Amino acid sequence: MRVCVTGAAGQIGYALLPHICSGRTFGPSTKIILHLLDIPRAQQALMGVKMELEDCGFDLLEEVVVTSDANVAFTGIDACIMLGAFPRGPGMERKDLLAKNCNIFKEQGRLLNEVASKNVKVVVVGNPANTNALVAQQCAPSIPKENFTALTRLDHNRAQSQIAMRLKVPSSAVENCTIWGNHSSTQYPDVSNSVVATAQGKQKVGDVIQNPGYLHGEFIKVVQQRGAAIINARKLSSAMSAAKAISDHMHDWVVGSNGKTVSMAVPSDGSYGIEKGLIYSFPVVCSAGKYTIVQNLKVDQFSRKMMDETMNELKQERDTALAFLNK
Ligand code: NAX
Repeated sequence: MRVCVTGAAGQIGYALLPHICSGRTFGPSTKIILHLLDIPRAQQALMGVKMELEDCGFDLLEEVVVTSDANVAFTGIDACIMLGAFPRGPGMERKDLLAKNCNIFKEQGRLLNEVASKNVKVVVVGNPANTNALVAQQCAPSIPKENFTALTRLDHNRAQSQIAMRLKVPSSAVENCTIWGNHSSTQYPDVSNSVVATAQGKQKVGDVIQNPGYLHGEFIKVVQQRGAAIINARKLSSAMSAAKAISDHMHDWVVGSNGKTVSMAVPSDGSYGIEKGLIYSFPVVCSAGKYTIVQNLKVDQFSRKMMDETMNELKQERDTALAFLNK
């Protein structure tokens, strides 16, 4: 499998590559050819990363291509993990950030269209991730639209772990958390359909934590603001947990989620009244290389309002991005 990582010289890249090369991401027997892309001034650091990969001696790693040329990086790839993005600087407005990233993802989408495998699976991590994915998708008309996704699995894992920590159970005991919408502070972490494995069998999280004030308040805030809390503590943004989440996202998409519901930002098909085409995070199950949006979940009034709020933010981002694209 040819796997491209853009922005590979950055901190998430450094934490992610061991997952890919050890078989955790694409399966324990899938041989990997890595295409590592970063900007020209990061090439020396990227060479250092390549040297470390060689020193690891991973059984599955067949070759490492290091380049600053996206044309080379995208040629023949089966999966593309897009970490590289223009970072938000102090005082920079969101629309300026969107404009900068629009240019990057427009060009990279165009190149994916030209030289990547027609079945390439793309996950965009670089922010604003959902809208960057939409821009790349719009510029790659020969690749199926559903192959463009954005990462909300980190938010999903955070939500699951918050509930697990509160109930003093392992994270794996909590199932069916959902992140709805945008990977931003409007995201809606929702546990109204979640269950937890207890000694008495599976119980609804809402029955075990009988505190709607917490589930509709503090819980949501903590998940929405977890990234900022980590920056405050570490003086660096999440990398270890982001890498694990990217690996989970790609693993479940390519290998299967084993019946588990996970969150992925994917092109909306209109499910749950979400405007068609937006790259919106939904609950999905994956098997045989495809994801399916979980249907018929109960959406109460509170959820409806939260889901619409984050949809409206995505609509605004989309309109701003498309205006730049059409300039
Ligand atoms: P770093 O700044 O450490 O690395 C980013 C790398 O991308 C740098 O090496 C840079 O040279 C490269 N780059 C910039 N423009 C590029 C381009 N046009 N082509 C190729 N490479 C380019 O950031 P890192 O901590 O690794 O985070 C990467 C991205 O993930 C950021 O945009 C960040 O905001 C985003 N995140 C998204 C998350 C999500 O859940 N969707 C969570 C984690 C993370 O904060």
